[in-house]
Amino acid sequence: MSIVEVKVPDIGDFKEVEVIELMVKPGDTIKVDQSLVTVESDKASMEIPSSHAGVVKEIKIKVGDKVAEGSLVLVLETSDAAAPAAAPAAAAPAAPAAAAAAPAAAGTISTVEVKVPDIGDFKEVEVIDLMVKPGDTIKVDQSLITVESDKASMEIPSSHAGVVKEMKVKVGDKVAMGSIVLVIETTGAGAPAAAAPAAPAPAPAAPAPAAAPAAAAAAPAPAASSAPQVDASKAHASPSIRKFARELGVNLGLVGGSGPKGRITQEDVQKFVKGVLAESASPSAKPAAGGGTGVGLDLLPWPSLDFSKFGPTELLPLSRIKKISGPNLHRNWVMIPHVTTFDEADVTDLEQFRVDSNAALAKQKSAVKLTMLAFVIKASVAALKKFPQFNASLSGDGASLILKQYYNIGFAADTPNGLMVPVVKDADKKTVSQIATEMGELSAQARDGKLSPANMQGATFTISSLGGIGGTGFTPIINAPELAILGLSKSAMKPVWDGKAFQPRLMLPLSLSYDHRVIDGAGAARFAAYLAEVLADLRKTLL
Ligand code: CAO
Repeated sequence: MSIVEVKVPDIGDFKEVEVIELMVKPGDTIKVDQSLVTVESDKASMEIPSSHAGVVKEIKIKVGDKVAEGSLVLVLETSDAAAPAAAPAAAAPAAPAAAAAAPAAAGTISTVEVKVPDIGDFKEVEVIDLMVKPGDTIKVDQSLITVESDKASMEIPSSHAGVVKEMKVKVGDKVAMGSIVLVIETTGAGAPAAAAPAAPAPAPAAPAPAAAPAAAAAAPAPAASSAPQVDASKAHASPSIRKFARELGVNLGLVGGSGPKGRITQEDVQKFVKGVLAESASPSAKPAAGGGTGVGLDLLPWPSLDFSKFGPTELLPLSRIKKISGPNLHRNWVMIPHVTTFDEADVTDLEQFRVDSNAALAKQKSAVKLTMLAFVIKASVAALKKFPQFNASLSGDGASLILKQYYNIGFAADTPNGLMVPVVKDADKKTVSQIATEMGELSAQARDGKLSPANMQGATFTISSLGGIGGTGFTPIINAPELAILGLSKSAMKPVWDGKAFQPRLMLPLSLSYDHRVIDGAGAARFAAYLAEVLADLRKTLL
């Protein structure tokens, strides 16, 4: 066992580069050449490999530190067998960019081939971005192309100033030191006397491949730490895009890349910023104050992911109804402090009455079908009369309650285009048969997209029934500016204790969501209990 200090090797012309990511932590077992940290300058990002194998004892740098050749990265405990014979070869210092022609004399025009300079140990790197085009006037040291290996991406700067005549590479080409990048036309005045721009730093050099086997005896690597979900340092982007994103305050971990291999382009960052700005300007993201109850939200931007990285995808635009109902539901969800109370109604007798009545109606060749929901609407009206604060809205200043003396009941209808809420007006004045008939007509209009706005306005209370589908309970969202909503789930036969024995009873689950600013839990429980009583025996409404 021995202790080894792993330092930053020769990283070319770079004097001070910033640590943007730590890739190992104390306790990790690492191999020779394993990447330890990522550093970044304004022209390149690169991973610093380990010169030795072993177990990380201590990390000597942190994200944000500036490092240079010789900076101590970490301390390793190596088994003697695991240590490599020699430290890895240092990267060749970057040489000035090569130019095919000598600088032109003042005033004369000449053509210069700008070539890839010494990029260290990189033999073949892929061109991933062209940053200039024919006709562009460029300065000395201006970035011309971005190249990328599996360890680093870097921008190749120009050795000369002038006008781009011809590009000699395209995206996807492989280049190495000496490859011609482009041809520029220089004037003597524009060209530098001695063009020696800093070449991009290569990633530190290759390890000694013959190093002894990785520290097999070392402690097992601890379980992976929980990585943050949006880690900008892992984003696939060139240094100039990282800089661009930093200037705009964009976390690249949230940006989907549309370039080759998911690389993030400048356009991706711009689109992301536009999206965030549009979102923050939309009423759904920052609800306006209303009813004296406005809230200001300061949420993280919505994750922007390129899902096609994980598998095939298809774009399905939201229906017009969903586009309208979504922001309404969102506003109601975030602005109303919802609480949902659950209860059950014994509808054994009611269901029997409904079935018998429907049989009788059928015998009379009547088209009317009495539905459970029509009975629940009638029972709800009785509960709303007994508990008037459920048939109310908050005033605009949030200081008063507007009690309504009419009973208009909305019911959620599932349509092929999304959720709609038609309203049965004056339900207190209608019979169950009339309500059932009207609901049938309104549901058909909703499904055919023929509901008029008047048919969807003026509700004082809403019922959402999923009973025909299934479920044992849910938490419906209040339809503002109403103060409560009733959810119905699927009724089921249950053993119910009658004081002497269990009896099989048909129980209908009730879910009552209410606005807790106005309605107390006790009031909601009383409303639900009374509603259950009425459904168990509708004669209660006569009292
Ligand atoms: N428990 C058990 N069965 C029930 C039931 C309940 N609570 N409510 C209805 N059913 C049964 C009925 O008995 C009927 O069965 P049969 O066909 O065997 O007679 C069947 O379900 C259909 O019921 P129905 O004709 O009475 O229709 P409905 O009143 O249940 O629903 C409507 C009408 C418009 C509400 C419905 O079509 C609908 O759109 N439901 C979905 C509402 C919704 O999406 N809510 C969620 C909003 S939040 O996203």
